[in-house]
Amino acid sequence: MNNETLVNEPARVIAMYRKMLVIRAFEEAAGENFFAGNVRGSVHQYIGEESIAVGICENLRDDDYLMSNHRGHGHSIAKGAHPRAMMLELFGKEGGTSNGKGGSMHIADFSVGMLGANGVIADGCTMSVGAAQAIKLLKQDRIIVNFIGDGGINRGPFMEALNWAKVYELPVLFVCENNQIAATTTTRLVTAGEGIAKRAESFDVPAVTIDGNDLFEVDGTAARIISEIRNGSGPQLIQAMTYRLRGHFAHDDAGYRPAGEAEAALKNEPVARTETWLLENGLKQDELDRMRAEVDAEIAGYVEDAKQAPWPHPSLAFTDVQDVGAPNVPEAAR
Ligand SMILES: Cc1ncc(C[n+]2csc(CCOP(=O)(O)OP(=O)(O)O)c2C)c(N)n1
Repeated sequence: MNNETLVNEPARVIAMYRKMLVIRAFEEAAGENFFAGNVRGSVHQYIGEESIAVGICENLRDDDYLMSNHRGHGHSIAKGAHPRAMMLELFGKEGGTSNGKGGSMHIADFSVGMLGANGVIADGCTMSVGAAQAIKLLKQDRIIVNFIGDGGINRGPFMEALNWAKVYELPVLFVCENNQIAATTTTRLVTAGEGIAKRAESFDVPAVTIDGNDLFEVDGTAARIISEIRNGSGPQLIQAMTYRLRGHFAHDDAGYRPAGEAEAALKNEPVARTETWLLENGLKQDELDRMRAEVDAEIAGYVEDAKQAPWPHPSLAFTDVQDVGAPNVPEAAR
């Protein structure tokens, strides 16, 4: 980690740390409310990977775009989606980011460039390239970041997206969050060749591999590469090595993991690492405790709001959705 950073930009580091805390608290609350029966469907927690979303998105402009995947809460918060609206969305309530119609895996907030989460592995890659093509056709200086898991790199859309992005030199940054496991499968056992970065390089897409749990390394790498893409470098890829501290989804106890692996990984997790760094660089423990308590109270408030919020009115069932000719819509729902 870079010791100059806090000295030069203390407010920035503290803001990034706070955002990581918001993501962590949001994910804990999402899991608790899944088990309480308040959140339906799957909840894929981002716990242990927060530094990647925060370090990348800190270097984006509000009008840049982001395309997420199934593990998208952290990406969305980091890009600026409001955690209150997101919590309402998880609860399926009116006032959610999609008025309760999308749920955990379909958070979208166009007002902050968050084009959507997506449950279909790797399909975000081709959609990102579509958005990047639009940026280029409109001669804008935006970029798009596409988050993809290591499991996604073995699906066709990833290869198609790399190819198309390179052929047209599109302003897209692929960020592969390599937590080394895809659901219950160890990714390296099902991946031919030398891995993710090499696969990108075979399309002439420059790729770097970094420690994704090091907030400062993510931030510094993102600053450099995002600026290069904005200045016309064409597509690039960052492989951020990390570890998912929880199961694949909230109701997975990750019993397939070797005993002690997750406990050992706690030493390397990004919130604790950043905390250690802040303490070593002048912040006091009680300042960190106060920040954490504030964030926990903020998220607990959003959970209460989500519990109290009304369900979307049935008359809204067919608004804001693609019209594929819904059959026999009851008169009452029109
Ligand atoms: C096309 C497709 N195949 C399979 C699945 C089922 N599935 C959901 S998540 C997942 C693993 C994804 O792993 P990875 O991309 O590494 O992301 P991570 O969950 O580790 O963040 C799979 C196989 C799916 N959603 N879509």
